[in-house]
Amino acid sequence: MIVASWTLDTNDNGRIDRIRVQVKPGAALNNAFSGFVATVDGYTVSGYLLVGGDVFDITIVEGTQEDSSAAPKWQVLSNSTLGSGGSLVESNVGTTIRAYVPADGARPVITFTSTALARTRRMCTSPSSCTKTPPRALP
Ligand SMILES: [Ca+2]
Repeated sequence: MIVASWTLDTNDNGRIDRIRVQVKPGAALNNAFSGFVATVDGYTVSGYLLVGGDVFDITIVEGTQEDSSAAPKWQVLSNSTLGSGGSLVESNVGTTIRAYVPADGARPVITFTSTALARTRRMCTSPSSCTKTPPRALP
């Protein structure tokens, strides 16, 4: 039933904060997460969220460093509630582990360039030629 997953950085700070999971297109998930437990390698899962009928998010606590290209393996440890049309989203069964590797869906954030781009740079030939007035438009 799980067909794809990818990472998301929903607040664009360079740190992934969700794994988005696509189940069979057209499914109508029941939004029942009370018996659903997923883990994400290296991250703390903070919750689950239904995004659309066939898409849900596993929300995770952001790491301490930028990691927008991370692709942490995740798995559904157990599930007795989340499903669609009577069939549950698959989970690990006994010793059978189904681990998924998300695609990189988080945009890389170029941390140090954004502040430089926000400033106006001007060439000064002497200290007196550098003023605080905005540059005049060229004729
Ligand atoms: Ca983030």
